[in-house]
Amino acid sequence: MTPPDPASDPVPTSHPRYLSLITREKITAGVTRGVTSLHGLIAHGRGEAFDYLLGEQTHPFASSAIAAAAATLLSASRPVISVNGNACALAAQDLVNLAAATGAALEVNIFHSSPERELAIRSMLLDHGAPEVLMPSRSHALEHIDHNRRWVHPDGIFSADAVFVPLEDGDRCGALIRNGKKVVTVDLNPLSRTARTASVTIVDNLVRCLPALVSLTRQLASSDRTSLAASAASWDNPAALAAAEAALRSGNLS
Ligand code: PTJ
Repeated sequence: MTPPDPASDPVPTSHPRYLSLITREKITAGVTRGVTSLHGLIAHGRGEAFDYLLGEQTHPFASSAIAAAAATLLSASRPVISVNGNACALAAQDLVNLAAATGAALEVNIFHSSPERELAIRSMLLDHGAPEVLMPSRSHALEHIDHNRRWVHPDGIFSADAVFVPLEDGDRCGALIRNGKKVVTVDLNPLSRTARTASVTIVDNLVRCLPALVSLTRQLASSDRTSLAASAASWDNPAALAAAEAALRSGNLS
């Protein structure tokens, strides 16, 4: 049976799970466009399960992490936003807006190696107004990782002091930290290696927290860099993860 075309058969806004369903439409459209891998659908499903248990809402531990993320990115000298196939499909416009608000470079970096998909991600970011999108370069590699993700752009992740990497793989998150970078991630699973290794983990859905992060970075854009750096340095990531895990285990979905 041919699946319905989302354009001619849209999800009704009255549906009680409208936001979740529309987000699924975005991720499947990402696969159709050649931006998202098939594995990305599985990763999305895992995220949905955690989001369901968190009541599909932004909790206080996530709002605090959003503030720490804004302080980290704005106080960095060379912030970079690392974009994979899921993040691009779900939030291309917000990623471009975040780059503009923080002065960060956008760089394509994917787990499942595919030069075609790297170009499709770049093209989608350019279509959403990115002035420039850096691509992985075979001339520069991160240390401490043997994987496609080690290839990075010399003016981007290679020389960054802070990297925003939503939906990251645990090995590379660890490698970025061991290369001396601060890592800000978004991961609905507070138990994942990425969540536990990053400097700042926002345990929230990317599609919910990114507009809030963009808005906050715009508000704080002219704040004193020293106070922002102090605020970022005082962030207690393990405490936020413990609060997220407690919320998951509470079983209270309201
Ligand atoms: O485009 P590529 O090749 O770089 O691949 C991207 C994926 C995401 C497929 C790849 O990085 C991967 O396999 O990731 P993992 O190891 O499955 O981790 C993804 C994490 O993101 C999991 O902990 C999910 O729970 C979480 N996640 C999934 N969707 C969301 C999410 N977190 C926040 N918001 C989401 N929408």
